Amino acid sequence: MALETGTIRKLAEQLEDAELQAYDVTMITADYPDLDWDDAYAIQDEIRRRKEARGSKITGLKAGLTSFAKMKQMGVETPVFGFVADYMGKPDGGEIKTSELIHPKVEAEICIVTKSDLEGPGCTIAAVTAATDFVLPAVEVIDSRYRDFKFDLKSVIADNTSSSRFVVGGRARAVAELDLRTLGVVLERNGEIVATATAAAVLGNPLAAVAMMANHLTARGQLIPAGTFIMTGGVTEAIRVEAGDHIAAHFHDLGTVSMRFT
Ligand code: OOG
Ligand code: MG
Repeated sequence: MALETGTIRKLAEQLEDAELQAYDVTMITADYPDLDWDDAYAIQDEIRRRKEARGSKITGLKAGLTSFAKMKQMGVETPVFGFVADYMGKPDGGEIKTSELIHPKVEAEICIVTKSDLEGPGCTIAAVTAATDFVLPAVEVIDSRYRDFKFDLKSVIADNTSSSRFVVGGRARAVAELDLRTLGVVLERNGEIVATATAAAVLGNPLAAVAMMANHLTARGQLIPAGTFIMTGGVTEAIRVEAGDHIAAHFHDLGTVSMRFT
């Protein structure tokens, strides 16, 4: 760790205030160029601690920047990991207030819920398949707290990987009933197709993102407990949304997830 505990706390407070009050801030690596990977995850952990202390429940884990489309869009080359909290989850078909957000974008994601613990090192797609209770579709609303949605990897990790809102919908299916590589996804904004992909866009198989997450958490002395909801990362590039937009993501075999931005 390159930063002192007091600095970690201060940066977590600044980033979380920006999230909760919906304003943008400068990228933290601009002011702290020596910030290392442990510092970045320590800031995210401190944001998580602040939310839990306020009574929020952590309702899931997420992998981000797991598809080539997303890596290319954001100019980075490695996946990142974060969490989502209770108040970020919104009902399928419901409304999301843009007044609570800075510059939201949407992305379609394959999610799983685990039925047994997962840990590394050496966690594989096979282990994740065995530990998957069911698969279900979601739309994640990401909202970087950084000006113009521009960041480097350490800054986005500290900012809890742009977590903001998410909508789970469609229908749950057993992993053995699906082909998680050829499964097609169509994303529509106001009835117009804005992105398409197959689930293989995420690391060849979205379950590979979960294996990476298990290995990553084990290296940090944690594991993925049974019963964890996990988002595996956007299959297409993220699409900017504004008040008035209606979003629908259609997933082959998993149904549709939709929402309106007000
Ligand atoms: C970082 C979060 C990425 C995903 O699914 O790729 C993410 C960002 O692009 O702001 O959630
Ligand atoms: Mg995402």
